Amino acid sequence: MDLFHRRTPESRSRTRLLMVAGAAIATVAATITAATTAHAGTTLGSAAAEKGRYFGAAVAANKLSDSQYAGILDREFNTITPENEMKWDATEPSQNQFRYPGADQIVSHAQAHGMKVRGHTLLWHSQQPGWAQNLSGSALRSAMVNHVTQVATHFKGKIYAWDVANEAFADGASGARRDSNLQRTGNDWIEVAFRTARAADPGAKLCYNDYNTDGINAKSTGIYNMVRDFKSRGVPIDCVGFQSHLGTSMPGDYQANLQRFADLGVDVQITELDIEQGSNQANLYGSVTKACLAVSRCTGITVWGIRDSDSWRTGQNPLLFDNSGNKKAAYTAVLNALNAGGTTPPPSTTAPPSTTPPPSGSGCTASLSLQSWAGGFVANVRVTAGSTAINGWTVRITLPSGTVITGTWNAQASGSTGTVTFRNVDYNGQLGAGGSTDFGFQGTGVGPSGTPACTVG
Ligand code: G2I
Repeated sequence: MDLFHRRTPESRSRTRLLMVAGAAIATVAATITAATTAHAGTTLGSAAAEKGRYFGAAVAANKLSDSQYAGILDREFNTITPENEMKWDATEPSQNQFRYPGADQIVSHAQAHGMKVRGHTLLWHSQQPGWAQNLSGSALRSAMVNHVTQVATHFKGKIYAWDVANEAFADGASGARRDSNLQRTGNDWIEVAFRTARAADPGAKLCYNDYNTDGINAKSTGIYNMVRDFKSRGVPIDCVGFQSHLGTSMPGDYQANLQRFADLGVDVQITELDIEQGSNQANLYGSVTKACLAVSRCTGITVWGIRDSDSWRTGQNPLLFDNSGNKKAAYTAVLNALNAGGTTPPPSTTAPPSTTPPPSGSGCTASLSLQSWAGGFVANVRVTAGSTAINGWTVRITLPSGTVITGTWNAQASGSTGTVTFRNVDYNGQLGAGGSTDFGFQGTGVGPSGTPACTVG
């Protein structure tokens, strides 16, 4: 991935020195925290549990015999994601011949230690066995359905949440699906996969999982629209995973992005967290943890490996433990964030939508709900048709002076300052009598207030 910068040997050795110093400070800080906070958890898993969340790690089966690795895993984490062992190439290397040596080993380890398992992943364009890569059309569609059925049935009752579909959206500005052999079987492949997984294991939460979705951008908005559509049509989706493979910064609207998905009625989870080593690593780890705690439907965080030497991001030292298994400053930042504040999950920070006037008379009405922080906001607008069906709507909102809209979804905005007109897009203009649809926008400055004006057409 070109996301991550290459590091020089000199900067790596500087980093190692800093890490030794950081680890020493980390140990002292952890001790002070443990001694002074009434209900402070002393491990990632116990501290997260105090907040009603889990804290997990991606695990490789062949490392479970490494006592340092297994020791940290069993002490600190209460959820496991198999890093590779449940992927299609591992579980069905020849068509219809299933094998689960590594996956079963990891699930047994989790069960023996009272940990939950996140299943990763039923369907992905990558890591497919050769025979599946060579299939297309209805042959691939039925092989896909068989794969989901067999694997989800094998682990039935043992999986907390499945990544049913992984990385199915394209990067960049399109907000569209990624081209793949699965996508070419028909746009409905994802919903077919979710319905199939639900039928095989009704007890597992079913998630969609992707990367480069860590702020409000075209890709995350494409996924947002899919989830919204699934919820409106009863496709069984329960959660969205945000991989969060971060560089040396994170999007300022990270929390707002989690919140807008949670507001659709799904859980959100940080599923593959790792952050490039740099002066800001510990801060960023703390910020991601705080963002999850601030969103009541953010149910847990998984880091993508245990020690830096276990990471797929060779040389970037992106994890919470160093190569020798020592806690890093990033570890302490996460633990402190988990231990800060009260012991119950905070309520959602989104204000409930103001009361929508009843659909009396024709025309349409609009209501606004706002999530604000110093310097920015995310607005959600619900458009509701009156007593007759409508075909097209326009909502007019006046922004406070100095406020600038930086992104809009599910509507077309006429501008970014002053009085802005939002028109429906092609898929949400038709509303039945009393029917409603939501659109949203984010911006810098102070968010708008009051009841927006809605007109038909
Ligand atoms: O690429 C990072 C992650 C992005 N999101 C989906 C995740 O499933 C993905 O994980 C990585 C694993 O961390 C790597 O360990 O996925 C890679 C590709 O599946 C994994 O790498 C593979 C190597 O490419 C193979 O050569 C190797 O045989 O790991 C395999 C098992 O060690």
